[in-house]
Amino acid sequence: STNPVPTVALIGAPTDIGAGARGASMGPEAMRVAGIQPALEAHGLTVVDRGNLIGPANPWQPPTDGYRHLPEVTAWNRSVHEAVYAELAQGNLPVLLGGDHCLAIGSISAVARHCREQGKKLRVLWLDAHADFNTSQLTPSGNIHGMPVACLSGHGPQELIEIGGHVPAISPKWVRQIGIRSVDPGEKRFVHQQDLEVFDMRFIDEMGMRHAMELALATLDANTHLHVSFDVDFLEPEIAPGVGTTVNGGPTYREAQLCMEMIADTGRMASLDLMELNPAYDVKNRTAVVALDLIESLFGKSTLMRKGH
Ligand code: HAR
Ligand code: MN
Ligand code: MN
Ligand code: MN
Repeated sequence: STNPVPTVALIGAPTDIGAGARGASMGPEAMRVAGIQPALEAHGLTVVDRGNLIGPANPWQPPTDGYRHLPEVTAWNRSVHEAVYAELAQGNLPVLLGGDHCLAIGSISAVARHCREQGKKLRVLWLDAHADFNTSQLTPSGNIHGMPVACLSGHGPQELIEIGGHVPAISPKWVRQIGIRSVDPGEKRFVHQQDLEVFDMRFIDEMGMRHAMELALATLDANTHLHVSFDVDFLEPEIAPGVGTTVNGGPTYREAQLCMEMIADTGRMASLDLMELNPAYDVKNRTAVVALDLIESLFGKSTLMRKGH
């Protein structure tokens, strides 16, 4: 890439408001304890830590009209939206430290707003075991962390779909999902109906991570903003137990490294979410360390060993 390297801005969003298990609220601090700032600085990046956003506590209530904690989820996402948008407006590269994945509504709506204003194309890579494409009609749980891709695509409650000021915030055509292996029955039909491009684990098993990523990253150009939404449950649980919703059969350490390295090689990543890290389920912060290792690769750690770098 020939672009100047932007300042990386870490934004903590310590909440589990959209999740079905408590504890993702501790994710931002676990990443700091793992050493995210010095690790990225060691790769020559300028990193600022904006600290943590503040929002409502988790009232731990059952769903109302198909949603758990909708007012609190809305408050957190408004706060995330403003924080991520402010960093992009300053030319920085925001890294959202979640927090559960419902916060991608705030983050990606901010990225989409920035792209509309700058006349940029947007590509979203959704690295996850789950499609997160439920609606209140389809959800088995009411947990809004199972709904962000649908909300961003305009299918969800008014207060969430309009956070970025433009409904829908994104087109599902801009999204590529990688590593998917747990999709609810109604959600599956909706994924097909909306033509979401999914490279699920069956595809990765048969075709390999390299081919999946070549396709997912195809047609990026100099005018494309690449956003990576990395749900840590994307990874094989044996290497990443520290998430609330493990699903067996995820990418191995090497497959995940290759995924991140191929993203880094594009030179186009301009924003990142690191979501669903749950220290309450972790063993000695191991999952945070693995996530950090992969984030370092996203920022080009291993490209030192490649020709032409
Ligand atoms: N699909 C299930 C639901 O909607 C589980 C969703 C779990 N989502 C996350 N993020 N952990 O991907 O309830
Ligand atoms: Mn920009
Ligand atoms: Mn997710
Ligand atoms: Mn997930």
